[in-house]
Amino acid sequence: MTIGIVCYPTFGGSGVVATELGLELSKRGHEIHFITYNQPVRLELVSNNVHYHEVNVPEYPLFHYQPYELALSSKLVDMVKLHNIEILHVHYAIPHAYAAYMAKKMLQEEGIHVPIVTTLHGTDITLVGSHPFYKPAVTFSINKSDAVTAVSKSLKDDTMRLFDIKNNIHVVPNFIDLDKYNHRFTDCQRGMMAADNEKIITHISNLRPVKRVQDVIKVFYGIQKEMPAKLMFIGEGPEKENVEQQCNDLGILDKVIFFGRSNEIDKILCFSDLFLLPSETESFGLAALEAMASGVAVISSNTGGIPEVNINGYSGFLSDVGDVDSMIKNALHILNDEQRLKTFKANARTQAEKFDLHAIVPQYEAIYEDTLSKCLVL
Ligand code: GMT
Repeated sequence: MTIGIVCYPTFGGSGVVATELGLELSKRGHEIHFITYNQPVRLELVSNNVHYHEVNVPEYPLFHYQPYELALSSKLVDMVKLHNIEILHVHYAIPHAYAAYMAKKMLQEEGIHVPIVTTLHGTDITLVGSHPFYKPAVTFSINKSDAVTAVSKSLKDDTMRLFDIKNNIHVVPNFIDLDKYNHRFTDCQRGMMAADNEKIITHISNLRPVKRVQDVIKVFYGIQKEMPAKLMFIGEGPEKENVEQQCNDLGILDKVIFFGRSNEIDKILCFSDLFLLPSETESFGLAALEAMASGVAVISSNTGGIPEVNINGYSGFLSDVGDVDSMIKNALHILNDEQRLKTFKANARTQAEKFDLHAIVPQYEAIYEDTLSKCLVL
């Protein structure tokens, strides 16, 4: 199949999932065209069957807001015609599903029929999409997609509850390339980050308020009071300065290593003991899955789709959003006993194996095939 993938090219989970999906589909013999405003961060290799087409929005001072949707839909029309793209898979409803629908209608005028698969990732539904400003357009885009997927059952339920949805929504969870997390690095050098007796706690996110990064620091503060520990803090975002200030105020700045954005997450996770994800909402929690694939136990909130990933008392523990004391108690319970820590780490890896990309990517292929065959009948 020749598949067009539209996504946000940034470090966010939706862009990561879209990119990894495209790369795996290309390995499975499909021709992939990424269409977005920047080269996706995890798209390192463009090859004979992986292409990247940049969407440019010419700046006109006349426009107060530059019309990205318009530029994207025009680009989609051009790319579908030029490369004979058979199906468009758009990640994130706003504005991708909307722009894809416009492209589809324009192409229809020329007798070209391209079905649209929309994947809902979370904040397009739970935080932004349900806002009254966007709701009609998001509802319309979902209902007009030829197939819709959501990354967890929880997100599907939220979408059905918040919008007037007529379409069926398939649950296709986030996935992981387990081979990448099999740690054959010669440079998994724990010693460079922490002393042998120190436990290593890790957090990775885009440091948006929804991630409750202040809770990450509070939980780490509680842990390091009881045992030697270091915190690996990975990511950039709006809460970064507040977090640095918080660490300074608590007197733990020397125990926190700030990595900024990193493409070497697997190398950092390989020496981590515990991953913290206390988010306010989280449709799935790809970062937790990446940690678990590295054999890192997870202390998380119990919001959204996280319970579908992190199993309470098995791969880690779940607490109510904001219940920092419970998170500290659970973290210490795991870390205090070497044998228990080992068991939780092993369980985390076993649980991650359920989300192996070799099991999940074929689910998308099946949806594409089904969607294409239905469109041929019409
Ligand atoms: O979590 C973020 O801030 C990024 C966000 C995105 O839209 O890229 O991630 C969402 O999609 C990921 C991939 O499907 C999910 O694993 C994340 O849980 C989800 N984030 C939220 O729901 C907050």
